[in-house]
Amino acid sequence: MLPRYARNKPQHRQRRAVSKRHEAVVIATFGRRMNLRILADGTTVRARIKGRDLKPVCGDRVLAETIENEPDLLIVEILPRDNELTRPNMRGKTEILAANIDFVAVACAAVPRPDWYIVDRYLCAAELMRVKAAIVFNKVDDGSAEPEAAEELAVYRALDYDTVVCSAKTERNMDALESILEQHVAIIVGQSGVGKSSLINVLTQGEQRTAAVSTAKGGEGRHTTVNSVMLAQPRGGYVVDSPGVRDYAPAIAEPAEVEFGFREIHGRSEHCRFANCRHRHEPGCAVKAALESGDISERRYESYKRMLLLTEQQGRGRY
Ligand SMILES: Nc1nc2c(ncn2[C@@H]2O[C@H](COP(=O)(O)OP(=O)(O)OP(=O)(O)O)[C@@H](O)[C@H]2O)c(=O)[nH]1
Ligand SMILES: [Mg+2]
Ligand SMILES: [Zn+2]
Repeated sequence: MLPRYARNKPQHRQRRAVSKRHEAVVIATFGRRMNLRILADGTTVRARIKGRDLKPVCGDRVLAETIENEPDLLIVEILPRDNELTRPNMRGKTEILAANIDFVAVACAAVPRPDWYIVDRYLCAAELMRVKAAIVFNKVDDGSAEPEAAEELAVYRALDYDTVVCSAKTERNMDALESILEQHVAIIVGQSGVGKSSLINVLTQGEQRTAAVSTAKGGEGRHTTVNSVMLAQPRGGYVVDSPGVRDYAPAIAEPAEVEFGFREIHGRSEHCRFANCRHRHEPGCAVKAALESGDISERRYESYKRMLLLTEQQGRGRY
């Protein structure tokens, strides 16, 4: 209730037009500029962000307001996230790459040479986000994946991850990828140059920019996709193209959480003698026993140990 003097005062006509609020999804980011899909009508609009503290990412559901005399909307609020795909940045802070994703497709290929530890760390991120994940081995234009890759893919299949061996170029097996991803809000992640944008081009019949794998100085390769974008899948759902990486690890708060990222390790930990077993040198460790009997892959175990060490170092601010 307004005080009496205020109630009696004649109302000034508002000079500013009443701004209209929309609920929207962030579908592309270009620094502090974003494209949004308005939920009510599906249209795409451009937006900027109110204040420095608000940091929306691709996949975020936001509230955005119209601004007088401006075609762009103003993002004023980020709605609660279901999950976040994270990584620690150079300064040891957590960087959020995308939000509200329900499927992580980890892409790799014969070229650039697969780093299976990176694949494992993306799968680890997916497990911690509690979303489905699959491994996509691209650039198999004809024939089948070479023996080394086939062996690694078999390890993932044994862990119940879907694997798709396909080619964006010849469109071999692309229908298999389409059926795995349809109806999901999926993100395709992986090393730079494995063909994420090319795969998304086929999936969406779209226009994602792709480029040759460059062998620039230091062999670091060129990162073609600089921004994350979310595109509609023809059979329903969305797919996010993300910039490729040279390395990746999720930001994990507690070392004890790391085992949740490795399903075969977490699956055995309840049989360890100690509840807080980290599965390194502890006596009565069921994970070590499974490793010795060959039921857990050496490489996956090594992957777990590296991720554990990294998390311990991050905790001490040494990352
Ligand atoms: N032979 C062959 N080449 C492919 C295939 N898919 C992609 N490429 C090539 O691989 C190169 C990199 O493809 P992109 O789709 O740009 O790779 P990306 O993963 O999006 O790369 P970043 O955006 O840098 O992370 C391009 O030269 C593509 O033409 C494929 O199925 N077969
Ligand atoms: Mg790309
Ligand atoms: Zn153990």
